[in-house]
Amino acid sequence: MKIKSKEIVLMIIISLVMMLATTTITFADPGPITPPDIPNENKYPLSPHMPSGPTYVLTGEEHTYWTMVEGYSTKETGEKQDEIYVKFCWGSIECSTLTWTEEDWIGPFNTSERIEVSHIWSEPGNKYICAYSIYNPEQDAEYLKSSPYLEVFVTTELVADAGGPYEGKTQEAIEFVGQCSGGTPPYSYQWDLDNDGAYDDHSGRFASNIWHSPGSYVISLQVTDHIGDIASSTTEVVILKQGVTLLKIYKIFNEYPTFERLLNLFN
Ligand SMILES: [Ca+2]
Repeated sequence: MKIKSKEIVLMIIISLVMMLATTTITFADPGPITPPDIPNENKYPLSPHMPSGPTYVLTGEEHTYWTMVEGYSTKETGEKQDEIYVKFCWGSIECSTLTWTEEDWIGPFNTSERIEVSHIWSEPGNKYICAYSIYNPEQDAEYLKSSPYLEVFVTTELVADAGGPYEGKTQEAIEFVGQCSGGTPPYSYQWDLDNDGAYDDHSGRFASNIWHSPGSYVISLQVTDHIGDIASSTTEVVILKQGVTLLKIYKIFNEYPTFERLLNLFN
């Protein structure tokens, strides 16, 4: 007689059920439950987030930076702790210049609370902001945690200088040199040489132009820095007829000529 595979499986299941019914199953006593060890790093506060805020600022301006300590950790006693004190460091060398003082701590703050502090830099340069967290400001410094640092570029206000006043003669190229200070490099230079208010006549620090009629002209330079700050500077260009020099005019008037006298001379 041929036994079908379904019948074989059924016989095996029935045998197993009968074996379990006649067997006494015992479980091992787990004993008292041991609480998990607190990892050593959790005996200290969590590190604050990297401070957030503007990274291109001017000297003398007040700016706000903020951080938070997310989640909670556990005190050395094993007790849950969610109030934290924070200190900001406004360093110039990657926060290694932190001077340890108990007085600068602010708080207490709750976890995940936005912690804001404002600051004014008086000197330009690359600055580094760190935030430190600690449970008790009277604790020793070894119990603090620090955030990654935020690099901030502090500059003075952007100032453009078109140079001049310039002088030259008709039909010859007059060369101009622009410069600037402060702001955030790199810079772009745009010139308005026809005084129509549009800085569309030349790009770059060095420019030149030719006038065909004597007179007094106004030219302007506009400087744009890396973060889009704009500064402008205006200067004068005195164009004389060929053969006429300011020295000759000086001799005529026996003093440096005024703008009105120059116009009279040209007319
Ligand atoms: Ca123009």
